Amino acid sequence: MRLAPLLLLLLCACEEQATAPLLADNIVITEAIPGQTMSAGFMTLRNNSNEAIEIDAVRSTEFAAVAIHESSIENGIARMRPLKTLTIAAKSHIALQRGGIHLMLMQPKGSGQSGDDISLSFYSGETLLLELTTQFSRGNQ
Ligand SMILES: [Cu+2]
Repeated sequence: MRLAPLLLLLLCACEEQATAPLLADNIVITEAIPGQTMSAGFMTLRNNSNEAIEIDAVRSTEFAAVAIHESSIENGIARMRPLKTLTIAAKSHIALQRGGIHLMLMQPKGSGQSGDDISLSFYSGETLLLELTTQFSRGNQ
């Protein structure tokens, strides 16, 4: 019966991967509009865990700063305000999208245009929740 513990270990490893606590899909990072130094990030964030996830920092090695913003229309004027945290309820998802919550990626270290790889790291305090690599999406300004 020496095989049994090993088998159990392997099963655990698979299970862990299939249930990563935070996942992102439908990722769109806009190219900077000529003359500007900002890109917007849109995506769906999925919380697979049984506890709420609170993102309080997003970092990218390709940008000087990344902020979480929420857009709204006030008295007919489009505004954006920074959010300190982004909470995703247990077994739930939120959509970062135009006109709503989005990432604001500021001061690209590269060209800010297609062809550059972009890495994004999502944190809750010191805990790294999710790391992803993507590219700028063309024609999504
Ligand atoms: Cu913004």
